[in-house]
Amino acid sequence: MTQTEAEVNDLRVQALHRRLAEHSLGGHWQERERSPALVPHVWPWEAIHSCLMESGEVIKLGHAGDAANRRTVQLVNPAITNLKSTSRTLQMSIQLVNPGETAECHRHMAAALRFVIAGDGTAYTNVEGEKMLMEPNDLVLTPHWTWHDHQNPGTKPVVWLDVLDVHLANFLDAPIHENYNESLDQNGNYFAGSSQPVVHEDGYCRQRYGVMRRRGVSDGRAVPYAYKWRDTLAALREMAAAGERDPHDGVLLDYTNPVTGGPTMPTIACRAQWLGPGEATRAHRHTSSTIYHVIEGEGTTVVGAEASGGAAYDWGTRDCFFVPSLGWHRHVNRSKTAPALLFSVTDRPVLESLGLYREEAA
Ligand code: GTQ
Repeated sequence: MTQTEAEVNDLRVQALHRRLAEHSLGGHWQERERSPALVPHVWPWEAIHSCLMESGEVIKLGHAGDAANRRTVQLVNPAITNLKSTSRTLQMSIQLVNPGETAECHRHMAAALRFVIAGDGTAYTNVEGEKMLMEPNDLVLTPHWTWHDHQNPGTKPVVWLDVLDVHLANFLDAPIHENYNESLDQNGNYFAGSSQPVVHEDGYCRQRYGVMRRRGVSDGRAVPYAYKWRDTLAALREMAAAGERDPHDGVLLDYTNPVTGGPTMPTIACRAQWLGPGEATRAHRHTSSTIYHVIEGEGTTVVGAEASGGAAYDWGTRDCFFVPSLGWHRHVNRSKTAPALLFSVTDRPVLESLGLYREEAA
């Protein structure tokens, strides 16, 4: 029996594939495994909060090296539960520090930020020696490789959102982490109080990185900084009253790097948003994903092409939700009387700085 030309070729292709694999090579025409597309999702605050409070009772906040040296509940994108990741690049988690507790000092290549949800204003994050007080809706930055520890000397639990570019840092093989005090005493215990000394009181960063500052204070990287909610809210109100609106996002403020005027940090941009009563924005899409936290209000975000219906994601106060890269989306404030206020984080600065950002309006 003679083989056809096609059969002969097929055998040669199979042999070629074996040979490629043997030498750790691959052909462009061969199939490969693809990571699943991320999906839009809403995490209701009630579920996050009840799990977090339960963790406060059963998960002890321990020392460096212990699994629970931070007590956080992590938001997980349902498409990639195995990776325990909120987006491809960013992780949003909710952290609890009970009265009298300390989350010990460390630093890592991943940049982090905290957006405060609840507390009596006495808890603080010590960033590079500055005692940054955490009042509700404040934003506190711990840029990459800055020392940070969290203390709650008050009488009420303090709860905040953590956002880290940890998945991006890991993807780029930069997972470096260092604990402030690695030393053990004679009994093999960590020294008590693994926290850095306070050398600057609250507000030092606003003086250091304000309009009057010494030369060469920043080389363009992020600086440790705390944005007070009273300033953010005043600016949002003023813009809302003046009718200054972005067609896709309502009243929109960027938290800028105070020295460069650029994005909050090189890998994460933070924004605050105000949707007026009944406001509905126009749809757009872009190559960058967004994780939202609802500061206050009730609304709906429609995600997906209008032609195919789009899916409505309802949200309320303190819920978190995710809009994936390239997903068409628009926001609606369901209240006819109250504004809806959103805090959000995106990886847009990464895409922009690499020439990968593209936006399309409906
Ligand atoms: O508080 O320093 O959610 O190091 C993940 C890693 C919080 C923190 C997180 C961390 C922290």
